Amino acid sequence: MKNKLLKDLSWRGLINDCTDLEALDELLESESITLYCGFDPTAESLHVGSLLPILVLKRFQEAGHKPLPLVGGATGLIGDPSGKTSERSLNTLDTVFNWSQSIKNQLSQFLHFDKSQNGAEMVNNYDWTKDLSVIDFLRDLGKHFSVNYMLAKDTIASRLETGISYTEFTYTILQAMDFKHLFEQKNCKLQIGGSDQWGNITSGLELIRKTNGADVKVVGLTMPLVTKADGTKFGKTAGGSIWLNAKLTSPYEMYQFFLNTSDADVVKFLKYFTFLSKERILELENKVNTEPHLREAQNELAKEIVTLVHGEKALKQALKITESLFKGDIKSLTGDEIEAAFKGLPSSELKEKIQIVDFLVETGAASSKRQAREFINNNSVSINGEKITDLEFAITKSIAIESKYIILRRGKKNYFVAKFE
Ligand code: 629
Repeated sequence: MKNKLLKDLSWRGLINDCTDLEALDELLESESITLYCGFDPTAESLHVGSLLPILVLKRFQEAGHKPLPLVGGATGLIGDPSGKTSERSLNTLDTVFNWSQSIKNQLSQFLHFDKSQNGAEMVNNYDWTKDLSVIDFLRDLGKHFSVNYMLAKDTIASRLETGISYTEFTYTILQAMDFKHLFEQKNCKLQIGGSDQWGNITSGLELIRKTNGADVKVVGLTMPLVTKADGTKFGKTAGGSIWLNAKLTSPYEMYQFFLNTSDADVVKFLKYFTFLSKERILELENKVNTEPHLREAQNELAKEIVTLVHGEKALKQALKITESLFKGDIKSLTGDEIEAAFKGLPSSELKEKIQIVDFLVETGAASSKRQAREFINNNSVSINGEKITDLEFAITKSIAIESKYIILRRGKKNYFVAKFE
């Protein structure tokens, strides 16, 4: 391998498979290429899983290549069977249009879209799919796909037992058409995606080979799907998915998520998700081995990703929340920071002043008044960071942060939130 970018991707463990690595190596050495990766609007936001291919697009762009992030406005209406064990349910046109818009906005944050030679360009396959007639589809595209070839694809073969609709069966042809379209219209020569996209990417190559000639050089490259050493699914917590949208997952939550990475995974994630140099990552790897208790690698991972996704200011706030909670210094937090810090927790409404013992029972922090008194007598209850020892203490609006928030802590880690309205 000669190409610097490919070497870096390979060192980072980002190459799962390539339809022709040698050809890609040659191509990247001889010209600055256009490449694409697609994202279907199947939710309001992208999640951390999509971050990997987004950052690979960014790596290509930083090496001088032109990325086309593709929003699957059309394919999102159909549903990719790849990696799915059962049929998807269809979303309404309205929903998919709205999600397309928000995913487009998210993708825009990560690349530069100026008019320069390698400025990114957003594309949406709805634009060239919506007016395709069924007759053209069947004559110009369908004719190039033998059903036998399609049935042999993993993502389709694996669904023959449980069932797959004609709609999802057809999906791979639509994605193939995209690659052909972008090849013809934008000279796009490379499609990247997670390893689950192998079947769809090779469908595109097949179509281009059959219709544009066997001598055209187009390549597919897949990245590994992100896995964790303990076998649990990456990107999920007890509170649900880790989203890239700050309204769904606060920067503080994302920071905590990556801070909690295990020693067994942290070096891999530094390679996948950061732009830190090889030297720095090796240094951090060494620290994981020699002084794991300091969790320097995890700290740096979390900082880098939150900055990439949400920016410096959001990182500062995430660090501030982390520190305030660690010190028990709740009062230094603003209302917004409290919302971010405790977003996952259910919160109760307060209308008027309430006695501490009743409050403990009401929030569920104690199961009875007797137990509530016990907790207070054991010194394990604090309100807004201050120990409560008085059984007669009353919670009033005047002690609430911003006249609204009451944060109850019981023991070391059990937080309860209540809001005055
Ligand atoms: C039209 C649609 C195209 C090319 C791609 C697509 C979307 C593709 C897909 N991708 C996943 C998605 O949208 O479903 N058929 O959620 C997802 N992708 C990122 C990575 C992935 C993949 O957005 O490729 O592997 C996750 O890491 O599952 O012309």
